[in-house]
Amino acid sequence: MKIVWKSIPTVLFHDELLDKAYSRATKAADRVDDSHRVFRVRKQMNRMLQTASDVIAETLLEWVTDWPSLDKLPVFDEAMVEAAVGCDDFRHHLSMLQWGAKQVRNIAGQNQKKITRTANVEFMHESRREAYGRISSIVRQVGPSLEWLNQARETLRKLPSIDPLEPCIVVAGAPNVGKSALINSLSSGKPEVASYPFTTKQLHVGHFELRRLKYQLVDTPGLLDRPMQERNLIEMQAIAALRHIGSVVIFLYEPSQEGGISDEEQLHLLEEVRELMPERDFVVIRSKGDKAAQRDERWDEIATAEAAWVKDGRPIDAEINLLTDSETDYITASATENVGLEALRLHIAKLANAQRQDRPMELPEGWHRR
Ligand SMILES: Nc1nc2c(ncn2[C@@H]2O[C@H](COP(=O)(O)OP(=O)(O)OP(=O)(O)O)[C@@H](O)[C@H]2O)c(=O)[nH]1
Ligand SMILES: [Mg+2]
Repeated sequence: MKIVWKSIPTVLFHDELLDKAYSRATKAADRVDDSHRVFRVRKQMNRMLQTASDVIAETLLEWVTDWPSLDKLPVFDEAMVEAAVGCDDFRHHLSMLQWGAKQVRNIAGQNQKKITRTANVEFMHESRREAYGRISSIVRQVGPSLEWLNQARETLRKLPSIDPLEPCIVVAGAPNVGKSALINSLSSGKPEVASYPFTTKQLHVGHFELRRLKYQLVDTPGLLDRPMQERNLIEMQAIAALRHIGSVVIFLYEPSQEGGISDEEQLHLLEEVRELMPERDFVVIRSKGDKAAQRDERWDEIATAEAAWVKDGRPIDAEINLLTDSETDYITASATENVGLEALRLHIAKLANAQRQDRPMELPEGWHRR
C-alpha cells in the first residue's frame, strides 16, 4: 500500500530493448533443428518473430505493471506525482508502452501467418525482415516515452514514501529551526532521506513505534517556510499534496533565531500553516530548548527521568511531564540533548490516535478516491 518510490525499475532505451530482443531471437532460431530445409527455415523465421515480439511486449508490459498505477495511488502520492512530473504525462508515456506491446505482437502475428502459408524460402526470409523493420519502427516510436520514464524515475525515486494506513505527523517551521534534527531524535532507526519535487533540499521521513503502532514523521524543508505569495506552481502543488497527509502537525518555533527569521515572522508562518492544514492537532514546540537563556526549572529533573526511561524502559506509572509553558502552551524540547522527547513522543501518539478514534469508520486520510 505504501509506494516505495526507490524501487521503480529503470527502463531500457529503445535500441537496448531491440538489441535484447533480436539477440534472443537469433539464439532461438539457432536452436531449431529440422533436416527438411523448407520446414527448418519456416520454423526458424517463426521462432525469431515469436521470440522478438515476446521479449519486447513482455518487457514493455512488465514496466507498466512495475511502475505505480496512478489510479491506485493514495491522493497524497498522486498529488506528488502531479507536482513532480505531471500525471497526464505519466499516464501517456506508460500507455505508449502498452500501445507498443500491442503493435509489436500484431506485426509478428501477421508475418508469422505469411511465413506459415508459403513454401518459398526466400519469401519467408523476406517476411521476417519486413516484420523486423516494422517492429523496430514501433519501438523507436516508443523511444521518447522510455527516455521520459527514465528521467521521471530520477525525480520520483526521491519522493517521500508515506504509508496511508499509519498515522503521520508533519513537522513544519522556518528554515534551520531544527525540523530534521527533531525527526532524527524522535525516530527509532535512521530516517529515510527524500526530497520534494521542486527542491534539492533533503527531507527526512522517520518513524517510531509505540505499543506496536507505527507513527510516521515527515519533514517539510523549503515547503512551509516562507509566505505563500512567493510560491511557484510546482511548489503550490507540493504544498497542496500535504493536505492529504498528517493528523498532527508539529510546528517548531525558535525564538530569537540568530540571523534567521524573526519571532514575528515565525508566528505569522504558524498561522499560515494552521490555515493550510486545518483539522489537524497542532503541537507548537519551542525548539532548541537547551539554548534558552533561562531553562525551565523542571529541565534537569526531566532530563534525568527521560534518560533513565531510554536506558531501562519507562515504568507503567511514570508521569508524562511535558515542558509546557503555561503562558503560551508551547512545549520545550531539545533534539540535541534529548530532553522532552520521550514525553513529546507519547503526546503526539495520543493526539494521532484520538484523531483516528474520532472517525473510526473513515478511511485513513489520503486513502479516499476522487
Ligand atoms: N543547540 C541545539 N541545536 C539544535 C537543536 N536542533 C537542531 N539544532 C541545530 O540547528 C541547526 C539546524 O537544524 P536542522 O535540523 O537542520 O534544521 P531544519 O529545520 O531541518 O533546517 P532546514 O531543513 O534547512 O529548514 C543544526 O546545526 C542543528 O545541529 C537543538 O535541540 N539544540
Ligand atoms: Mg531539515
